[in-house]
Amino acid sequence: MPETDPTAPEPSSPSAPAFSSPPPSAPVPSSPSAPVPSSAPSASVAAAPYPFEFSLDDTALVIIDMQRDFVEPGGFGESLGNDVDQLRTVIPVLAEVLEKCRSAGLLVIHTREGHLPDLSDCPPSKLARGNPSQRIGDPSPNGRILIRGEKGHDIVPELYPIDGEPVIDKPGKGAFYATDFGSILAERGIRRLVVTGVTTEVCVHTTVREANDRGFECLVLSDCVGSYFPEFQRVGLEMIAAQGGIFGWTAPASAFLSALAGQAHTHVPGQQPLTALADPVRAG
Ligand code: C5J
Repeated sequence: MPETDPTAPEPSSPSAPAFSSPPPSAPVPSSPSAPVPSSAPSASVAAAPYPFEFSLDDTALVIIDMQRDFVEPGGFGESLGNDVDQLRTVIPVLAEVLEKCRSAGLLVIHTREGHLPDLSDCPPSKLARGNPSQRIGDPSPNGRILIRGEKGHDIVPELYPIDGEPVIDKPGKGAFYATDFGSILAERGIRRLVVTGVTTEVCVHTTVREANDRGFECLVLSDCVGSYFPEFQRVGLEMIAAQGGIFGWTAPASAFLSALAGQAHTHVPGQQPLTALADPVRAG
């Protein structure tokens, strides 16, 4: 018997193009230098395991993958056998947080999970994983599943980005892998992330863990993240704040909004939004 090459494309997907992952020795393009502490935080959120402190100028609201493909029928989430209604409960709460963060002048960053139309950025293992009823790239009522530019790949209308809000297109679960997320945070002097979106135990967790390893402080808003599985939601949140905040903090949106209320945004001259961000960033 010839030995199996684990890097070879699945025999069942002969038409899949060659996947080109970054070489292991290449510098990770999104790795910023560790965030530098700025002035003393001006706000404090009642959070677990202890208060989360932040300032408007060093903090960003991050909205992970609030895409039709995850929260509407006929998309990627449903193709894996999930009940998408479980995720839609976060939309109204998150819409209020988004609106208040915009009013306060907090930087808002959106992410979208998805792939190039030729799937060259999609590992064959991801295409095959889970034996889905429909695969990434297959047609669906909202266009090809999880493909950039398709309707299903885009963000739900209630949370749609506005001009100036970076949109990070990511091929993986984490927002740092193979994207400009890290460099955008570094350019903007961001060192704390208020993390929201879906799903709690997959892309939210992966991003929080990536951020934590890079020196960012993460607060996860417990009612603004969603899972297809109630037990994963509960345990996923517990894991973040356990052991003294091993990955970060958790708090309900109401606690964060209380702390945000009354904070006046003070832009430092010269640190206005980058001109490159006038239109949403399609980082890849
Ligand atoms: C998943 C995500 N669950 N955004 N993606 O595949 O969490």
